[in-house]
Amino acid sequence: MTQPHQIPVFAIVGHPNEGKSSVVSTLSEDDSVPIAPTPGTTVVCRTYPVTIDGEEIIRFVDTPGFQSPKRALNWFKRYAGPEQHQVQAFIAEHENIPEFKDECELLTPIARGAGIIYVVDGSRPVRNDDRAEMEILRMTGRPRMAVINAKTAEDTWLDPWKNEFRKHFNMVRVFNAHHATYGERIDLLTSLKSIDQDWEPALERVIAAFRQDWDRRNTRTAQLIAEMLESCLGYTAVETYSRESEVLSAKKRLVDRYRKDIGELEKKAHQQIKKRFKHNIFDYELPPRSIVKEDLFDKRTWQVLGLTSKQLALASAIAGGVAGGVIDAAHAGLSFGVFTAIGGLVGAGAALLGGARMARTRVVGLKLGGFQIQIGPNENIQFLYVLLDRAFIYYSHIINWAHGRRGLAENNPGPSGYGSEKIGYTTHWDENSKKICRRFFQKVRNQEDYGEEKKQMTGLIKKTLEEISESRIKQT
Ligand SMILES: Nc1nc2c(ncn2[C@@H]2O[C@H](COP(=O)(O)OP(=O)(O)OP(=O)(O)O)[C@@H](O)[C@H]2O)c(=O)[nH]1
Ligand SMILES: [Mg+2]
Repeated sequence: MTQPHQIPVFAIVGHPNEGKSSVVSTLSEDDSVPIAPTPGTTVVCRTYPVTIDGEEIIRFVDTPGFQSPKRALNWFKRYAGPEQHQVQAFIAEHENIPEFKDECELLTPIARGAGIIYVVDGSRPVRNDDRAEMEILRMTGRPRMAVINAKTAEDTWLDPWKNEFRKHFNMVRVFNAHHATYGERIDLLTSLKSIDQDWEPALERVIAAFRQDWDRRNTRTAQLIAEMLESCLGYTAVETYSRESEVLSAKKRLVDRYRKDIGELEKKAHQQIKKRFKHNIFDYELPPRSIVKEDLFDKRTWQVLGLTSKQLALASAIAGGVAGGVIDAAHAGLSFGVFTAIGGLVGAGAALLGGARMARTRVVGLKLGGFQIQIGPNENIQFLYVLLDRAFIYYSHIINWAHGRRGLAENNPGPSGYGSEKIGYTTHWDENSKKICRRFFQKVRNQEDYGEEKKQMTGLIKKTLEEISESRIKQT
């Protein structure tokens, strides 16, 4: 019996290669769990604790698959000793017999009091081996739940599985190790509560801790995004050259540097978000046609993210981001606006970034000879919205990337292409949210004190992150 404040322990058991380790990895958000397509990958039990604030709150034990379930069941059926010692007696009698090595190993955590999560691939038919495994688990008398982790979309066998499960388990759930979201993990933990009343209070605490931890991750992610915006929007770079004829090559160098540096700032923020959500080992592979895969300054990126021309014309006119408050509607959102004057004008012109027109360039002559041009801070408010949308889309991928899925999800090639429709989140923001963006943008650009604006911006970002994680919609 579990005592109050005792850590709940669940052993994940089943047939070889059914996805046990994948379920453990997804439930514990641990991407170090070994997963492989060959049966027999897991040979010894390993415990994966979930730690929040340095405190262990729940443990999942990964186990090897059953090896000789029918023969093991025969022993269980013949056993005539005290029921509470049955599992222990099986282990004691078989621990040196190679044929039952895996049974002894997987039954050890159960003999020590772990609850059972039995994993099956529900896209294949039920076999006699499975029936024997379920019967053994029932005979252990431990609280148990069956989890259907369907590896393919084949659903013919789901009902036969559910019928079998009813005979042997206190609870059945569909839980996919590759696609489970945060919400689905919480749902699974919630249903574990009902398999044994003794675990209810402990699991309540686990669920509360999970929720609190998720909220903290969102808070930190919102801060990371706000900080990234701050660095990208305020970014300036200067290039010096000696002859006026070098202006074009100097501009090109500057634009290249600008793209590279901003790209790195954005990437760094995305990596930090990934870490927040405990993806430490593997690189996330965005779907092939994801917009976040495009270059930040690609024309397509600016066509489908950020505000519409109409929304932007209004936002820019109010922000005074474009000279005289006039915006060329044809280029709205595509004018990257990063060149800024520094001092007296000796040369002017327009430069291109990603094939799109940019704001005017100004060049200064230096007293000691030579010239300087400066790029940034960016004068186009669309830059802020595009960065935000990319961060939100990236976030939606990361939070829905189950730890048990190591590569790109099958059947998920991403959208087949984009039209000119806006697909980001910010285009749906209300006027008040846009006002927060405008103020933040202006203050960062003018390098004024923007503590209050940043706070509001961070709050707005967090609210959107919460909406994304609650919507359970998977963005591609
Ligand atoms: N498509 C798909 N593949 C899955 C899913 N779950 C597991 N797999 C794959 O199935 C294979 C076996 O997964 P594991 O998690 O290692 O299975 P296991 O039950 O721990 O296997 P053993 O340790 O060998 O008993 C791996 O190639 C997984 O990527 C799933 O939900 N969908
Ligand atoms: Mg395994």
